[in-house]
Amino acid sequence: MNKKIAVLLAVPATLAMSAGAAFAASAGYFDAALHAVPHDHVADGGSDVTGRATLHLTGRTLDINLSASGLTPNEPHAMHIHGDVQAANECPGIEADTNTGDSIDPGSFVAGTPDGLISLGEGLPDYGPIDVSLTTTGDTSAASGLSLERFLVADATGRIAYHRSVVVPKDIAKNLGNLHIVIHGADLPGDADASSLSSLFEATLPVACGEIDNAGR
Ligand SMILES: [Cu+2]
Repeated sequence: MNKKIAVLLAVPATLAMSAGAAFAASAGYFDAALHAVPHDHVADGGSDVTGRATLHLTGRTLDINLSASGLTPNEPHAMHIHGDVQAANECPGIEADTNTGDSIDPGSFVAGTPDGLISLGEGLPDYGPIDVSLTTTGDTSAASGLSLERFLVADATGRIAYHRSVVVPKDIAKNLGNLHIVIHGADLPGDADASSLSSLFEATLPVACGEIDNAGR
């Protein structure tokens, strides 16, 4: 992994205890409707990812079911729970696309020329850092954020179905209703290859985002 990216992804999720006690929960059902992250449809080749997640929290154990469709087929898709109290904690709108180009590192953006795509870095102020990596095996911390070999591969029709029970940090459990699920990775039409894996920009491109809501049951 590129060192700059490693640093970017390693930003610790310092979740302060939320003053919003209404959001605090140590058990319950949550869901998230995943909608396509807005992109220019020429720039992203018409990507339209949608999905749904249901989450059941018991203490710090989070049982996650997530299904999504419209993904680049036969390729891995990083998926995470994102968010912190410093971030706006919203899924990004197209106004987040303020920079040109193929950088996921806010330190090397070329400002002022939107390219129709919200990169990983451009979306970060909205959805915040990685809190939980929705890997299939092993570690689920932010450190596994780009361990693509441990994320689900979409099937030939671009669908994924994920189920795993993970133990999350206490602050994540308490603030679950403030956080978001983001799915990444799209092969873009603008380059010669037919894979997202040769480009970190493509492999990390946020393609769907959903705010986690307390399902109230
Ligand atoms: Cu993510």
